This record gives sequence, structure tokens and C-alpha cells, in this order.
Amino acid sequence: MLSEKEKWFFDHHGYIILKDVVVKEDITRMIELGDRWHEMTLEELPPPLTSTALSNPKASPTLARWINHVHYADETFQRLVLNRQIMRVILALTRQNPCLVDTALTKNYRTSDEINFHAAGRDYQVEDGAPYAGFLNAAISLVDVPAGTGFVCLPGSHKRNFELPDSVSIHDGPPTVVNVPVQAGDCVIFTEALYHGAKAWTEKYPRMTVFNRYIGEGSHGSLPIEDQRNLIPEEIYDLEQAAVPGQRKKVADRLLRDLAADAA
Ligand SMILES: O=C(O)CCC(=O)C(=O)O
Repeated sequence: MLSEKEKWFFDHHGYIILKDVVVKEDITRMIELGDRWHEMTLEELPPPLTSTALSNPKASPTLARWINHVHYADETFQRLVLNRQIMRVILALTRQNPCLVDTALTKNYRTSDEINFHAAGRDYQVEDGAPYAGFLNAAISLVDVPAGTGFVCLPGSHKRNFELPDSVSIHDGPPTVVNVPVQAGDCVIFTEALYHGAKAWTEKYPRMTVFNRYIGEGSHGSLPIEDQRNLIPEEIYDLEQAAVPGQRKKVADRLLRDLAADAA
């Protein structure tokens, strides 16, 4: 499902860029909803929308706020969770057995905090000639992000053979630190084992990004939200179940069939 070049790129860098994976109408709708929800307080958000950014009393007042569970609130986010072009890569990187653990819609202003380098876990390896990542983030940009702002990472740091020197920061440039400019509708899929962060936002319009997180087989996240399961399609409920070794999900089978038909 990944070309040899894509396997090489992901293994070498820890991320991969998919261009233009979302239709314009869905981008417009997601921005419209994002603008509406980001004006609301935590209490005003329609359940089960929440914001773990706001529920932490120690969070900086200028932290770029994110809103979780957006796929329980609108079909555009559901389409994004099941997006075939994105799922082709997520399936390939999780031994075709992913579990959706979080969706979050983030809005950054020029006053929002930058994000220093961080990484989660070390679950990255190459097995049978293919990369495997146990924790993945699909970051879909809803706006154009020019060079010099937005996502930054330390390519190759997901292999973690050596610890990150204290002197390295998001303000360093290439070749150590790489900034990834994208257009509205592009997706950057990265392993959370990769050191990544964000430079301060520089544009007049806000930055809006959807972060969909998937894990492979292993411990489970906070989804599904059982008492709201009527708000999501059965396939997404399936995708939110813990991935069990040797038991491929129906949603994965269906996506793999569609991907095979696309490739035929
Ligand atoms: O804003 C970004 O692109 C980085 C987000 C980030 O650091 C994260 O999702 O963990």
C-alpha cells in the first residue's frame, strides 16, 4: 500500500506529506464550525465536544486551544477520519489494524504560544521490509501554512538511537530542524515518536488544523464515547475499538477492498 519511495521517506524522516486530500466544500464547512466552536466556552460546547486544552487548570492562557471529539459533531470530520488517501497510509503503518484514539481541531492565532519539541513513546520499527508506527498523528491543515511558521520536526529523531541535545530548539534551521509548509487540504502524517513542535503563527488569518490520532495494536484510548455512539457511523465505532492482533476490523477490510479497487 505504500510505494518503495514512501516507505523510504517515512523511515528516513518520520513523517510523510499527502497533498490535497480534502475537498474544498469540506474545508469551508470545517473552518466555519471551528470558528463557531472556538468562540464557545467549555460549558457551551455541544456534547460530547470538549477541550482537554481548557480542562487543565495549569494550561497557559495563550495555549493554542483545541477541541476534541469533533467527529461526533459533523459528517465532514467523519469523512476525514475515514479518508481513503489518509487511511491508505495509516493502515500500512499499523499492520492494517489501527484504532482511532482522538480527534482535535486546533486554532492558532499570532498571539498563541509556540510549541517546543516533544515526542510520545518509541514505538517505531521496520518489520518485514515495511515501517510500523504504534502511535500516529494525521495533521490536516484547513489553511495555507507558508514557510517559517507552523509544524516543525527533527527528521529521523523517531529512531531515537541517541537523546536529543538540550541545545536543539524549534528556532534552529535546516538540516537539523525542518519546517513543513502545506496548503489547505494537505495532510502530514507523522509518528508521535518523532520530535515535533510548532513555530509561532505569523499570518493575519488563524491557523486551523485537524489532528486525528491512531494507535496500532496495544493499549486503548478514551474513545468510543458509548452514550453518544448514535452520533457516529458504525465504521467509526469499529475504528475506535482496540485493535486486537490477528483480528482485522470490518472497517479495515472495507477500506482495503476500496483501495485495491482504486489501484486496479
Ligand atoms: O501545531 C503543530 O503543528 C504541532 C502540534 C503538536 O505538537 C502536537 O499535536 O503534538
